[in-house]
Amino acid sequence: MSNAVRITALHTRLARIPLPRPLKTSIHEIADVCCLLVSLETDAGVTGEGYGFCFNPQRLEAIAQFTRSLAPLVVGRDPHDVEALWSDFLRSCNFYGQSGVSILAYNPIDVACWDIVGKLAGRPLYKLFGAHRERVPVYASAGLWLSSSVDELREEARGFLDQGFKAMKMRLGSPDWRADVARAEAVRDVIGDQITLMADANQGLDLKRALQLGRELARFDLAWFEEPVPTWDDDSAAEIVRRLPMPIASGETEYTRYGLRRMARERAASVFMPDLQRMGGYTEMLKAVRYLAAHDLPVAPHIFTEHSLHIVASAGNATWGEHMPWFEPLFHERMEIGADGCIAVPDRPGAGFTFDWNRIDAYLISPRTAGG
Ligand code: SMN
Ligand code: MG
Repeated sequence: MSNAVRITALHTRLARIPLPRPLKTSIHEIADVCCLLVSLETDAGVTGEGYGFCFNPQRLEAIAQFTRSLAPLVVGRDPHDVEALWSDFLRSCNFYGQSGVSILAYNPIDVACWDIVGKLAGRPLYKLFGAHRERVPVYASAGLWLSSSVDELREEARGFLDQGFKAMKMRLGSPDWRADVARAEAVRDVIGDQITLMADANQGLDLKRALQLGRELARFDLAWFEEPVPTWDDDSAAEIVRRLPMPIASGETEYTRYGLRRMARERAASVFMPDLQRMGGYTEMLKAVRYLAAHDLPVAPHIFTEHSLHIVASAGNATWGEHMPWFEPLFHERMEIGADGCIAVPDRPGAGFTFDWNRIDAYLISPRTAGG
């Protein structure tokens, strides 16, 4: 095609953003997020941006090395050819597997390609994906951690209400299930019965504990009970889906449409939570979400709030966006929670969130790496 656009360079930068306060889940202790920022330059004068993250700077460097190794596959290509690029990437990483570091490494490239596609079209991504809604209902997720005391849970829940949230997620998976019940009771007490509440055990329980806790949680009217057991334990998860009354959410640590497809076939969840970076970017995320739509299964994308807005806004089977503001320092633009507890999807072209290099400068942990 004569008007083809070409990617001319792939740049990576690494940044480490401290969290306001270190936090704990049943399996994590997190003090900061380590981000891989990818920019793709084109001969059309438009730059695309994408990012991924992990919790360890040395492992981030390993992911970034893998991303740089993909530059020869990407440079010289048309960013519109996301499907061809995805196939070529999958073939080229067959030796390393279709999950883990290879997918994490490719994700920001695919997101940056879509960002270019949107910018060139002058349209926000959800309009290109096929728009379903303009406002995305979100639940507050940056709080109510297992590291908060019961008094802090009450205070944080009040804080979320003050910010306009109509839904929020708490973390569970305490060593003693009675402590979890007391925590849920405290949060429900503060928010009343009109606010939506989710609970996430972060894969920290086994079948017996999950069933016991789940039965106790039934009285708190949870929108979902998330990741009660490890993600590989489909048999236990399916039993939990069958035996507990509330929806069971899972999928954030699964890779590509194939991970989500396996969970759906095994009936290991009733709400599916694909994560943009573990899908490997928008191209594969759309396939996962539409596979689930073909089975009338609900989707609530995992974090990546800014970028996942376009997914929730373009999928009739998507229910909630997860509001996790950890990555706000990366971007010029901000997300505003409206009086309806929703975020308006930006009408800016592409992803609609652009790297604020002046601000990011303070967080950089490596110099800019040019040319792959
Ligand atoms: C979560 C997200 C990011 C890091 C740790 C835990 C959590 C969620 O599982 O669903 O938000
Ligand atoms: Mg979770």
